[in-house]
Amino acid sequence: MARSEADADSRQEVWGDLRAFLEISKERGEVQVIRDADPHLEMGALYELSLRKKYPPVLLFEEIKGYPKDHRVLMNVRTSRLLVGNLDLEAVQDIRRRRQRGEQKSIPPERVNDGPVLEYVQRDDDVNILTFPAPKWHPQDGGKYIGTECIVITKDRDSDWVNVGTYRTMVQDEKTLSVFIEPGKHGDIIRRRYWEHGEACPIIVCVGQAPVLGNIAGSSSRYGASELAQAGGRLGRAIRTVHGEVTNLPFPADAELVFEGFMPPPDVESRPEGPFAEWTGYYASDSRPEPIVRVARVYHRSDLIILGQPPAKPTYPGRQTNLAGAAALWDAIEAAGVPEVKGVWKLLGGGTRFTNVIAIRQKYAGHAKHAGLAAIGSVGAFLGRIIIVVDDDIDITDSAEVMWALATRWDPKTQTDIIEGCWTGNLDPTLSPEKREAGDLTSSRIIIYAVRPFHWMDKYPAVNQFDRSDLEYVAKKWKGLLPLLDE
Ligand SMILES: Cc1cc2nc3c(=O)[nH]c(=O)nc-3n(C[C@H](O)[C@H](O)[C@H](O)COP(=O)(O)O)c2cc1C
Ligand SMILES: [Mn+2]
Repeated sequence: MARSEADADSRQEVWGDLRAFLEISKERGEVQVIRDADPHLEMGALYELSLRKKYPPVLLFEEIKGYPKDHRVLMNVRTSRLLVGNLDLEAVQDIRRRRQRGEQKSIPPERVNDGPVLEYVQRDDDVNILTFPAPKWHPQDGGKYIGTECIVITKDRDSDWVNVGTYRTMVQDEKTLSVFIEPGKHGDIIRRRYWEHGEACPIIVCVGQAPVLGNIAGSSSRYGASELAQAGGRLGRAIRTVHGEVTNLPFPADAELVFEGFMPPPDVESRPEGPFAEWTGYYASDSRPEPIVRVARVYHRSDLIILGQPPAKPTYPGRQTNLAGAAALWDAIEAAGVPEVKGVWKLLGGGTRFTNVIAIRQKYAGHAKHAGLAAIGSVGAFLGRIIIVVDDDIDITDSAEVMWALATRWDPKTQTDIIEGCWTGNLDPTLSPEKREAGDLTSSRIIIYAVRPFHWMDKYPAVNQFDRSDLEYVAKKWKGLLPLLDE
């Protein structure tokens, strides 16, 4: 069994249970408890400080200023040591294996009648969203965001398909939320079907749930696929769900805090949403009218935990790479029939989506182009501005190696494709005011083939570096004599 597979099995419990995750992380000394922090910008600043570490500590905010003492906010779960393991290609492969297990052995959710989330229920006139901690995370945010690492549940109007996606959620007033869904995301396509019929879209916003759900909701799944069933497949057991009183939509029985309601068509009601500091490193989407959720029910546990994972400038080490995104892209490239893919990575600083690197072992003329075009036409399509294809001797997890490949194997004039009119989103900072106004949410893409040209690969200068095994042999022999080299 591969190292990561064994790890994955032992981590199974924490993927499926947020409170178990917290307990075990505490035992491992990976949790920093912070009391009495101010949700107005102070929590956001503390979070940003934590991102200076490649593996940021899990932050547990207790006794948050101005809120009930037992309402907590938990951060840096998805980037935690416990869930991520090591940030390397093995971790990407590990995610791919689990994705496959989730797809192939998907286990539908199991409906139950009761669960911890039903411990407290606010109904109709009693609904008060403002009693739950919703930080203003960044100085120029347009409001308080309660949903950052949240899951938003909707059901296709004309079939049984239940979709779960992560879309940021802002507090509008004591009974109203707004949800920002980029055009083309499943949640957007689903809500439009209701609106076409003049109906409000039933919707659930859950802001505290098992880590596996956040991971699946936050990365692409097949159109029509059930993220709840995939989560069951990954855990090897069904996600237990209860159903909302007013929408009959399912949500996890062990969820921490859930808002249930309806999203009327935008011409019935919309409200300003944003700006919000995004993963691009900018307040890129400005403020626009967005659809709202009229909340009819709130369900929560005692000592509830809200998950917080606001975006930040992607140059912080703690923003890490996007392992799940790399795994999804890798799957898509292989599904397009590209052989010998040895690694897929999102370059640190590259904004989790914008900069994708693919390592291949070239087997035929045009192989690199096959990989690049497959990437651009797949899940890499959305905001995947830069695709870099390299040979598999390049360590794509190391930005210096990738830059070296660019510097020494890429002829810009002959080894580049630029493709126009590609799918982008509101968050793209390069979109001009005119394009935004016109609804032309597109931009161009570059594919950089930083590979040795296939037809004269054999004549390419040899790489100036000892074999790793030779270096290790010498290092061992001279151990102690070269203390500065020992780690
Ligand atoms: C922490 C986090 C926050 C996200 N916020 C948003 C968001 O506000 N709006 C959006 O459209 N996508 C957002 N995404 C990306 C979507 O969750 C992702 O594209 C997912 O595939 C959407 O689900 P769907 O494919 O079922 O639509 C976010 C992802 C993560 C991990
Ligand atoms: Mn989906």
